[in-house]
Amino acid sequence: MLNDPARAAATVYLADAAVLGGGVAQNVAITVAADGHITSVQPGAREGARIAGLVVPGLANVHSHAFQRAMAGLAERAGPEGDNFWRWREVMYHFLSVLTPGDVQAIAAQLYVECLRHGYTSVAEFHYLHNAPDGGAYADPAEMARRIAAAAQDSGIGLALLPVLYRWGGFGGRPPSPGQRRFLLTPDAYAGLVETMAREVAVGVAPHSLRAVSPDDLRAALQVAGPARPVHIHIAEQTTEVADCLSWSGARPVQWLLDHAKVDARWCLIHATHIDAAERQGIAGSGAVAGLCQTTEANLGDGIFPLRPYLEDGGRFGVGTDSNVSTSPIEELRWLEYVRRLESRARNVSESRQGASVAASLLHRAAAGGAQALGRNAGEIAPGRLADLVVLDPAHPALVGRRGDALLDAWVFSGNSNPVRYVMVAGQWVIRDGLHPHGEAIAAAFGRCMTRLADHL
Ligand code: NGQ
Ligand code: ZN
Repeated sequence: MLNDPARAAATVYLADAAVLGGGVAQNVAITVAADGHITSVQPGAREGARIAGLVVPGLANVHSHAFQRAMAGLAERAGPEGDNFWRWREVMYHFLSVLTPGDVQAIAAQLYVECLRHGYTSVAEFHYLHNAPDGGAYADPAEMARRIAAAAQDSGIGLALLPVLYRWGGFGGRPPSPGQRRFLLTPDAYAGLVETMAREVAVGVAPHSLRAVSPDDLRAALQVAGPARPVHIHIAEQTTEVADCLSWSGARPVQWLLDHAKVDARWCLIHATHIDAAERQGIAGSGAVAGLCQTTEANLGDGIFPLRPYLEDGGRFGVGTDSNVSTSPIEELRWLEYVRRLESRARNVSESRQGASVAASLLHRAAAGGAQALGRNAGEIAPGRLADLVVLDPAHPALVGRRGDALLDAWVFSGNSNPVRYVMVAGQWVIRDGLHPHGEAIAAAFGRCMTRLADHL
């Protein structure tokens, strides 16, 4: 499996086991066409290039701010009484003020390699660092966006680039703060950036939040989205944001959005933490994906998304690394479940069918919801889908002796050593035997960047 043929023809792989819609199947032939799509999936097969392990669908990371990876751990000093999200945001603004385009590329490449090594196969990069530190435009207005694209290209991760429209400092057109000047674009410049990048990579649009765009700006962004591009927005992450939205509009943020935009399956609502029952049912009924970023939400003290009732309403979700304090989809899924066990003092709360595997349920839902949110034709091992595949080592101590869905329960719930051995993105192997082919060079560039940043902060 290490030596792909010249990719002129389809390749038939023979996986010892694979996670299909109906559960874990044995001896699965997976045919991958030269264009990276799966063309057939046959359990109980005998021929093919052997994949020694359990093949699971790769996960889409629905929400990343890549540059924040380099400040992981830098905002964990006790602040004044009532230390909170907004103070963290000031630390983050200070941090990003020193980042060069080269820094952002080095950080993103390292992040994406780490994400791949843990089982993410694609990423939606919610990209708002557009301008130079003084707020002026770079000579090439797409300079920063191209750095993200280059990092994704070097790592091999599937990218959905989400250029962000950011205009205001708060609801009702509050002026932006100096810390926000790297983010600001006019709607025209924004449309230009999206169209430029759309010629190079898959793009979606991202009005940052109802705090940072006015209703007119939101309309402008949706115009750029057209009928097909994904639309991502931060929403209702903090209770202060809900209160501010109520006093601005009389409605809670998610309700306002549902009332003023045609939220549908192209949308991904990031966080949506603070929602009432009507908002919860509104998101679920719209077909949109809730972009849950559990480790960041915990780190920032956001609050708890009502996952169980949302799933009972038929709601869809994906997982995101957001501030990148964690780069493991397993940690996201595990803590999605654990937080609600702590909250409800019950067990196995995100799956209600008796006997069903919690990990399998979370994985299937996050894979499907994540692919939907990125507009990526992936998220399951099935004909017609892109071959975004993750191979687990069943002999790894975390998994050895487990069978069927118990392998997935062991992966999600039994510790932090990583059994991911191989990763394929759109038909190309990008992680082999746990390693990335450019991992050392990417880590060295990241190390130089981190050392330089340490001198500046
Ligand atoms: C962001 N991150 O844009 O990076 C935000 C913080 C904001 C999260 N919300 C800034 N996790 O929301 O204003
Ligand atoms: Zn975010």
